[in-house]
This record gives sequence, C-alpha cells and structure tokens, in this order.
Amino acid sequence: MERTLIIIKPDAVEKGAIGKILDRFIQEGFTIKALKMFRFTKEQAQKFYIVHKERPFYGELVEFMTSGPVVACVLEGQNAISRVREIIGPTDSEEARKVAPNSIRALFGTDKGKNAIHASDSPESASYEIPFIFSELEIC
Ligand code: RTP
Ligand code: MG
Repeated sequence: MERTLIIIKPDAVEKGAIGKILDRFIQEGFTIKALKMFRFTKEQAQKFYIVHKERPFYGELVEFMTSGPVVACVLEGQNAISRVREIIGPTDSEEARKVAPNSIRALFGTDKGKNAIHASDSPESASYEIPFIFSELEIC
C-alpha cells in the first residue's frame, strides 16, 4: 500500500467538481485517509511548490493556487503515486483532452496552468507534501 497527496485546485473547486473528482478516486479503488478544505497563503503556496522556484511559471502558479479554496486529500492504494498520476493525465488539460480524454485534467481543467488537480509525482514528493498539509492526527 502506498499513499499520495492530491489537491483539487481553485478552478475545479469553483466549478463544483469536488464531489465528482473524489468519487472518481473512490470508484478507482482508492481509500481516502485524510481530507480538508483550506486556502493557501502566498508563503504556504511558495513553500509547497518550492521545487519550481526557478521556473518561469512559479509566480503565476503561486497566484493561481492562492486564488481560492482548495481541497487536499491523502489517498491510499496499491501503487497509488503512479496510478493517480495516470488518472489525472498530462499537465496540460488541452493535451489531456487529446491523449487521455477520460483523465481528470481533460474533464475538469482548462489549460497547462489551470489544470484542476495536483498529485505527488514520486515517493520523495509524497513524503514532503503529505506532512506539509496534514498532521499525523489528521490522517486516519
Ligand atoms: P502538479 O505538480 O500540480 O501535480 O502538476 P505536474 O506535476 O503535472 O506539473 P509541474 O511541472 O509539477 O507543474 C506544476 C504546476 O504548475 C503549473 N504550470 N504552469 N504555464 C505553464 O507553463 C505551466 N507549467 C506548469 C500547472 O498548474 C502545473 O500543474
Ligand atoms: Mg508536479
């Protein structure tokens, strides 16, 4: 069993897609181990995405992630990290609609910035991201 972190981004929360996205992961066989809604401060979003601090889109990404509430969730399942990445689809929602039309980013995202969902991309990122968002007591 493996755990991963997803964050339903402000665009998908605003669209009313929280329930549909969580249900998709339940239907795919994952177990929800932790769940909460909150709004990132600028400092928190900068720190969460610190790996991207030198990238040209960092400022835009932080602005987007602080633009409204998000829903974070710890999912557990076999090979959860790679399977969840597969289900969310490619970073760019427009590309996702071509190559993975049933992926979450194809269904709920707009483009390569506003792409509906984040998911940990490796065991290293999951072990940074899960305790960044959830305390031990909040994980069932
Ligand atoms: P994430 O970390 O959110 O799960 O997305 P990812 O691994 O598929 O993509 P990553 O390269 O880690 O980029 C993080 C987020 O930054 C925004 N982005 N904007 N405008 C752009 O060129 C651009 N590229 C990336 C997206 O919101 C992306 O999910
Ligand atoms: Mg990433």
